[in-house]
Amino acid sequence: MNRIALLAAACLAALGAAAAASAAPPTLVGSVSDPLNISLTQNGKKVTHLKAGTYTIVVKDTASDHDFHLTGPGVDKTTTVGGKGTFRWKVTLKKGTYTYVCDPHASFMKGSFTVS
Ligand SMILES: [Cu+2]
Repeated sequence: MNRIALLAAACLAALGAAAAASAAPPTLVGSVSDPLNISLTQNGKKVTHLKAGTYTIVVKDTASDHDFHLTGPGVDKTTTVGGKGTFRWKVTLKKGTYTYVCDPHASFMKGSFTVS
């Protein structure tokens, strides 16, 4: 392949990746577990800032004494304290600050991120 063909192939690959990304909303992983862990990650990294838009949040609640409760502009979703399971939430995040907590231990099991 000559140089131009290689460039064209690279561009097509990039377009394909962009199309795949726009087809499915980005996925975040929320997790709450014993003893006192709560987190929200994207690709394994703690979420601190996101762009506004639609996201899929996969929440893994493996504890029967904690919940995962996400609140912020237009969003108020929670698992139950006594329940366990993996849940998929489709959420639209808007500009502002979002907070996730475990309600019974909200003073220390908590995190937040901003959206712009
Ligand atoms: Cu808790």
